[in-house]
Amino acid sequence: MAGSTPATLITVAPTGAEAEKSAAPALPVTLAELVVTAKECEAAGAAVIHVHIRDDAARPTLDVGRLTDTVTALREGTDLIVQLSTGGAVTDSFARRLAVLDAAPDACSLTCGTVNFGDDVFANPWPFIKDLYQLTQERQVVPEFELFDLGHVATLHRLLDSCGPPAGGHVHCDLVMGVPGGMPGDVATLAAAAAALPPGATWSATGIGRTALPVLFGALGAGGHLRVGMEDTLTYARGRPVARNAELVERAAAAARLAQRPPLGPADARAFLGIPDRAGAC
Ligand code: KMH
Ligand code: ZN
Repeated sequence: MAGSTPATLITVAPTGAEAEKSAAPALPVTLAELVVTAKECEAAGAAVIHVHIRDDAARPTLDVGRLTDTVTALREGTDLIVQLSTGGAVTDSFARRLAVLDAAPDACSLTCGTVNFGDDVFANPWPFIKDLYQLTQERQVVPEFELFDLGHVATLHRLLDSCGPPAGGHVHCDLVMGVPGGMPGDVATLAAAAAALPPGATWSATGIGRTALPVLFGALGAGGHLRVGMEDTLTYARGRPVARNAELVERAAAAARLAQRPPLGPADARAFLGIPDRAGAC
């Protein structure tokens, strides 16, 4: 089943840890804003939500109580697969990033290597990657492998060889392209990264900033899936800020339909990713 669907998995990443609410007023930073966004994005065709949360001052936080409330609220309000970020912000400690799993999400991100991240460094040394992966296996939280560079693909192979298959048994990756310091967001790089993935793995791709559209169309053409959202893109078109996350999902869904690969609903997405139904999870 995994890997055989012609439909398109659409993930929305609505908030991220980097953009400032003052610079992007449409960014969902409160729980109420996040739930409204999630409902709109589900209606538009998203099946997964990649979640970063903010504190009362709209700063990124990994507070476990807030994360737990967020998981609960998103489950009450939507059928979306709730994928918490374990990347957090570049300033978050490894301990806080591991503790994200205490919020018991359906899924989590797991970045497979360190990368320059604009002027900063997003640190993911091998011992941390391994600790986080083993924790996902223990807690049965399905990881999505975030790959910012071709070296991260090699580390994914090393991880699977060293520690065995992930919770749920299926390997799904997200190629994060166009980060200043990571792999470029172009079709040649996308094809090279996709070709280097482990056999049977499926993948989504997202292009940061102005690489959003080349990566989206390249991924659809190459059989990949899509991640869109204000974490990655604040501009809808030249000179036109994103008005709502849902319009990015609507555009992705329209492109997927044009490609004869319509959006996958949350229930089919669970089967595709190896995530148990909520009734089966506690
Ligand atoms: N905010 C970045 C430093 C993830 O969510 O796992 C890391 C990030 C990746 O966004
Ligand atoms: Zn993220």
